[in-house]
This record gives sequence, C-alpha cells and structure tokens, in this order.
Amino acid sequence: MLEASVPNPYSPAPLAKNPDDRGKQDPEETMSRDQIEALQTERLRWSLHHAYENAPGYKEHFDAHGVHPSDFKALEDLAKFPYTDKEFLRKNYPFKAFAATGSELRRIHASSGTTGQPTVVGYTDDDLATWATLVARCFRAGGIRPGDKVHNAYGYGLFTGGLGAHYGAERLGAAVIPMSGGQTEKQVQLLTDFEPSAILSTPTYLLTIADGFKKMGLDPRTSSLKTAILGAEPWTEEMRREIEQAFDLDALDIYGLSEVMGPGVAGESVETKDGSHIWEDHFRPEIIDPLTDEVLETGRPGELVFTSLTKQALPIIRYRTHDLTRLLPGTSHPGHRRMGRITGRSDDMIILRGVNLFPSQIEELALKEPALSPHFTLEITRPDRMDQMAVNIERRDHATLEEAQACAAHLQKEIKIKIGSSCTINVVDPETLARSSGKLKRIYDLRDKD
Ligand code: DLL
Repeated sequence: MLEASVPNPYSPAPLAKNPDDRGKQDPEETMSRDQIEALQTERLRWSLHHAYENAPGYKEHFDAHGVHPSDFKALEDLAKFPYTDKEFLRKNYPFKAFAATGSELRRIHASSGTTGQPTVVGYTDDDLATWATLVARCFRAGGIRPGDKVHNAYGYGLFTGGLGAHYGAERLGAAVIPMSGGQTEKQVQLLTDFEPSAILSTPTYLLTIADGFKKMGLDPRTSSLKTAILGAEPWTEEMRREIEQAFDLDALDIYGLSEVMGPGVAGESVETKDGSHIWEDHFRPEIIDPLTDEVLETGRPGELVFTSLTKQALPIIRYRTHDLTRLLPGTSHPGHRRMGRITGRSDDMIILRGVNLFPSQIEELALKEPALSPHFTLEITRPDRMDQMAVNIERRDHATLEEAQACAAHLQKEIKIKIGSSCTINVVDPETLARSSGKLKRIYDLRDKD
C-alpha cells in the first residue's frame, strides 16, 4: 500500500539506546541551505507520487487540475500543484486523503471542528517516530536535555498537543509528567513536589498556573522551572516577557498544526530566541498572498502553506494553514528558515468598520500598560448596524481601580492610533474573566445575533 513508483528516500533514525545520545543534534539540523533544498527535491518527488498513487482524494484533486507527479522536476515545480485546505480534508472525510488505511495505520487524531465535522489525521509507525524526533528536536533547541523532568500540561486525547509533546520528551530522554490541562491546583502541587525543570503548555494556560501559585501563597519565581515550551495559540513578545518574569525562566515557541503533524513542525532555540525554525527536512513551507494565491518571496508577510516531504499516512500537499506570518533566514539552524510570530489566523481576523485587526495586536498594546493584566476578551456587537468592539480586561492584583482606569484610557488611545479602531474598554476585577486550560477563546463575535 505504501509503495509508490518513486522509492521512499527516507526512513526515521532508530531511537538511540543510550539516553545521553538523545541530546545530540540530528545530522539534518546542521545541513546547509543547499543540502536542505537538494533533500527537499528528492523527498518531494516521492511525496507527490505517494499521495497521488495511494490516496484517492489526492488523485482526484491532481487530475481535476491537470497535473501529475511526474511534472515535478525541481523545487519551483511545486507551484504547479493545486492548494489544499480544511475544505479538501472535509470533502475527503474521513480517510480518502489518507495514503494508508490498513494495518500500517497506528494512530488517529482529530481536531475539535467548530462546525461539527472534525478534521481527521493519521500516522504510521514511521510517522510517529518522525513526529517524536521533531518534537524532541524542538525541546533540545529550547534547552531541555536528557534526564530533565518535564511537566506536560498540554491536553491529552484527540488534540495532538498532549501525546505529541509526550512522545517527543520521551524520545529526547526526559522523564515526562503527563499532567494534561486543567486542575490548576494539582498542577501547582505537582510542579512544587516533583520539581521539573521544564513545562509544556499554552501561553495563556501558563498564566493561569502562575495565578494558581499565587492563590496558594507561593511565588512562581521560586519554582524549579527553567524552561517553558509554549504554543498552540498566538502569543506576542510582550507575553513572552510577562511569562519569563512571572516564573524566572526562558519561554520558547513551538509551532505546529494537526493536519501537518501536530506540535513540532517548528521550534525556537534558546540561544537566539528569534522565532521558530521550520524543520525543512520534513516540510516545505511557502508564503502566499491569501487573496491572490500568488507565492511570495522569503521575507514578505502572507499565509503559510506546507507540503509534507516524508509523511506516510496523511500526505499534505500545499496545505493552506490560514496562519499569517513570514519566512526569515535561519540563524541557529542556517539551513532551515524561521517563521516570524503568527500575527493571527486569517479566520481570526476581526473586520471592524473596515479595519482589520487581530487579538495579538491588542495583546501587544495591553501588556505595555502596567495596571492592566494579560487577561482580556474582545466582544464585537453591531447595535444600529454599526460595529462596536469592547475590550474587557482585568486590572492587575496590585493596581487600584483608578490606576487601571487611567491605563485603560491610554490603551484606548493607543488602539485608535496604532490600529485605527475605536473601542470601549471595560476594566474588570482580577479573576473575573474565564480562563482556559488550553487554547484560549478571546473573541466573542455577537454580530450575527444582533
Ligand atoms: O495546536 C498543535 C500544537 C500543540 C502546537 C501544542 C504547539 C503546541 P491544532 O489544534 O491543529 O494543533 O491547531 C493549529 O494553532 O494553525 C495556529 O493557528 C495555532 N498555533 C499553533 N502553534 C502556534 C504558535 C496544535 N506557536 C493552529 N503560535 C495553528 C501561534 C499557533 N499559533
């Protein structure tokens, strides 16, 4: 079933028997740009053939667009192939985009899906080994080492965060505490008693855990944590500073999405802290203009698109992520390009009286206000057919209401000047807005209901 007319040039490296060896870089991490591009060309040839010959959904899609894998000869030929997106996966629900559905299939994950039908993704043994290897690579780049204790607060289950991070940490030779999300008091207790050096969590849930420490009369800065590897939702440099100061640790980014693999598609190095390197020995990224679909050159902002080079069960060809960012040259891993921070998802963009804005822009400005906390929601309504946005934001524990109101007035002006939107700001008491135990919902768009 997994045979394609072009032989597979890749099989994952076996797990190093000696845990200390798991702390070493993979040979692909140190490849030059030229070596990476040669590898991508060879692997893409296989991946396109594999998708076409083994996944009926891809055969139909390529045929409908009049392309065949043999049209791919060099990297630039990738642009001849059609894009795919969530809609493509929905159309092929559950398994028609899979290239392995028999006994080779080892695991299935699914996204929650707001519209009822989840997005289903699958893995073979080799896919799981590759996934763990890449997550381990992210953790190592972030400063975690074999022998470290790692507290995993990503949710376990169909979400790829929990199990993806779990097996990556084990592959690195760390000891995992599989806590999952929620039960904040218990999180604090285990963090205090087991003294892990690293935590894996969403950035907003780590803030909730920081509050949990304080509620129990403990100072998060005295915890054993030295490293936090954070992802699954957009976050800003201001949020990094907030978290690093709250816990006295290094906070690093990890990026990924279920369709492409899960966490570990890209990860950030502690030495440079300058954005996540995309592991280009396994994924070929492109940035496109989301409106014209045109491919943009490295450096220009647009929508991130991925093609998998080695995935077996669910190949991903030119998958539109809706994530908005840009590609930058590699630094700590010069052969692999970095991604800028995700400014938002094109489907998270709020269009407020013609002005486009993302929650991360509000986060960036709000965190500059000393009396306002990072806990906020955005509520959009349309009274009298005019869009209105209210920012509901908690004041900080130590701030008085007057101080918070003054900061809110300043924030309102800053939002007007820097983003171009008028809004109202409601300062609320600490601990009054809903907390998440994973990905936080910030936007409450009530416009349809008006
Ligand atoms: O969130 C995988 C993951 C788990 C990544 C744990 C990192 C850590 P999905 O549930 O499919 O998968 O959601 C993927 O989350 O398209 C982005 O919009 C967003 N996202 C993920 N990581 C980041 C990040 C997981 N580091 C969607 N920065 C993606 C910003 C992120 N957004």
